[in-house]
Amino acid sequence: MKKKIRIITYGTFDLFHIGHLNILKRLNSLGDELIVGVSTDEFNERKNKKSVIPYDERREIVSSIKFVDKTIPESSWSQKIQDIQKYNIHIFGIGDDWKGEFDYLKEYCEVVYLERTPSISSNQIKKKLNK
Ligand code: C2G
Repeated sequence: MKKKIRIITYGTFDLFHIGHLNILKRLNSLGDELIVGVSTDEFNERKNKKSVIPYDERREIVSSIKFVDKTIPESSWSQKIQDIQKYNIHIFGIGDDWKGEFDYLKEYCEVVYLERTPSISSNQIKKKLNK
């Protein structure tokens, strides 16, 4: 029986766009099951991020993506280790804008940083809308 490779990632996923889809699709292709921690509105404030779309809607959108098997709330910087243990995660992945930031997780699982999709971001979308 082939071992199920479980992957986890985290993010705000505000104004869901192709950059978000690309990374979820690529993370999903690394294994069998993808869990996504969606940042709560309160945690966003701690990340100095103000999202346009409220948490419950951002989470529902991410949950509806076919590459995503499960979503959980991301409410703190320190929950990753316990999530990795709780969900028996093999790979932690995130965009390379975070390169190096989560190397401490290498003690618990594989850590991969994937290339971001160039020239798209929630902030850019906001700027375009404000023109
Ligand atoms: N992303 C991407 N390409 C873009 C924009 C985003 O690949 N053009 C990726 C990011 O690298 C991240 C994911 O999409 O892996 C979600 O991006 P954000 O919502 O901006 O996530 P962030 O605020 O960086 O939160 O604990 C980790 C943090 O919660 C990550």
